[in-house]
Amino acid sequence: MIRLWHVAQSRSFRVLWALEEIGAPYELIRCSFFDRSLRAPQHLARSPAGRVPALEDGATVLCESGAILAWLAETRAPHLRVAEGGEGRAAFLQGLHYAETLGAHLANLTQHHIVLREASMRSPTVMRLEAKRLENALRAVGPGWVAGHFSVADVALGYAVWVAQRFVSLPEGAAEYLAACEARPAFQRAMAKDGPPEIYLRDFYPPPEE
Ligand SMILES: N[C@@H](CCC(=O)N[C@@H](CS)C(=O)NCC(=O)O)C(=O)O
Repeated sequence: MIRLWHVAQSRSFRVLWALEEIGAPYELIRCSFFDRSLRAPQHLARSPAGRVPALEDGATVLCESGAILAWLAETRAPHLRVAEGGEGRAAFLQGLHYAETLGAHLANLTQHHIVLREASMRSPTVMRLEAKRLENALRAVGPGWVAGHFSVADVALGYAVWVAQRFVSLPEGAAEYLAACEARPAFQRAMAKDGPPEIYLRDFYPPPEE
């Protein structure tokens, strides 16, 4: 049995979406950043940094979302990956890892706009710079699936674009790509199971004015 520890809107959404794409039975354990449950010894045994996602698949425990996506595709959904030597393999790897390029900007913007509550803690220069760098990085995304067919690379990238729309106006290709992700029934089922917003309470967080 698969068990997923999840916080709404976080990177564990990637895994929730992938599980819905796969259609395998799983148990969803909803957690919160605000109740210390991620710091409980039982959770730290699954995720030493006290984060989500954490996934238990029988005796296997994983706590890195990209690795979990690759693992689930490898063990249950070969149609959601491109195997070594397969057509589109390079694009698949590129897409899977490019999601982390976007993720670095998103983490920084999320810290600045949301996690740091006092204005004096934030750097308007960094916030503007990160928004610009994110916007530029998004120009490489979409409109088609990264490996020529839908794969877990699109789950990783699609989630990043879904978060990115909170911080920048999406370039055309990325906007079209996101619309295709959102049209997938599995994405919609995952959204319905995601839970009340935990991170992004606003639709848009504009960069501070100069
Ligand atoms: N690289 C990891 C990052 C995991 C991560 O940082 N998760 C965040 C939520 S998006 C978290 O659990 N933060 C809670 C904390 O840092 O205390 C992954 O993709 O799984």
